[in-house]
Amino acid sequence: MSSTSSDLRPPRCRLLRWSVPRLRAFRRRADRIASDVGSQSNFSRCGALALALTSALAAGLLSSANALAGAVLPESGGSPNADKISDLYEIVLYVGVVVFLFVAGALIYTLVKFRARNGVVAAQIRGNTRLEVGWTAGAALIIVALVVVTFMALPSIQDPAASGTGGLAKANGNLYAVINQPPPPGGQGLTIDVNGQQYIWRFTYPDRTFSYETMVVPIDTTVILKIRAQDVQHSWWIPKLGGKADAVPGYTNETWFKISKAGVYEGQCAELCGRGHANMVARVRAVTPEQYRSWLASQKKEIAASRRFAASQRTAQTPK
Ligand SMILES: [Cu+2]
Repeated sequence: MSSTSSDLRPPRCRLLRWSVPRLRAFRRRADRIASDVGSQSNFSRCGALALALTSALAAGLLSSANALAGAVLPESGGSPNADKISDLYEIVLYVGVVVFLFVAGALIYTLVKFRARNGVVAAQIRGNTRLEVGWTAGAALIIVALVVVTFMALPSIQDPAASGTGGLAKANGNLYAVINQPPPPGGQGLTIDVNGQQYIWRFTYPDRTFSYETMVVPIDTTVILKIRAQDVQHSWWIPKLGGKADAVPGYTNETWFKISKAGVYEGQCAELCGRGHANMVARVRAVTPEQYRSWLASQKKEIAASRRFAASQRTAQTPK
């Protein structure tokens, strides 16, 4: 379309006078680059390929259920410590949103109200002690308030809750999840050893029974996890049952959870540990104490039968 004389007349607004020639120059440059890159069909093919690859990547990421550990807030609802983490996160998030809205609102208001106008000269102001002290002290107060709230919430995240009355009777293992922590009222919990190995989790129960990948626990019972690694560093993480706990060779980390509702809680190793890391899933199946006892007994029998079978195979293969 041809330009009219009114299009070519310099705009009256100073901002337009500055931006219009620059936008026109940018467009000319973009046209030149597009013609250098090649024909329109080539460009479309490249664009379609890039779009397809990006879509495939996004679909792959979104289809992994374990990767969606709460889009905005941490997952919760499985254990009291996970609930407390989520509560604390919500408090910090809401304070952050209010601060953001206040700062962004003030910025937009100022940009609009004091925008450049023809014939108006901006007042040259240097410093404002009351304002500067105000926003420094205000920001410091917000941080102090968040620190106080965080330290108040931390004990309920770190210290294991007591097992409930509907939990496993005579669960063994003391309720210690952090060093020098006094035992909580209400007795004991069930201690399970968690061992990270490339690329599977092994769980060892108090009577040396073990399982891989799926941990079976009784509901309403505080479960203390002693987390170790056999080879490289891994990270134990079941989002609905609390935060991550690193599994580091040579160290024992401890965490806990207490599940009130029977069900399956999914998780994933959260530390890149090698080629098979993505397959290193973890699962906690919470059942009633009676179901837990019968599962433990049948697991024990299966392990004994497997050991007998392995021993017979070794005997059969030993040269005579
Ligand atoms: Cu891993």
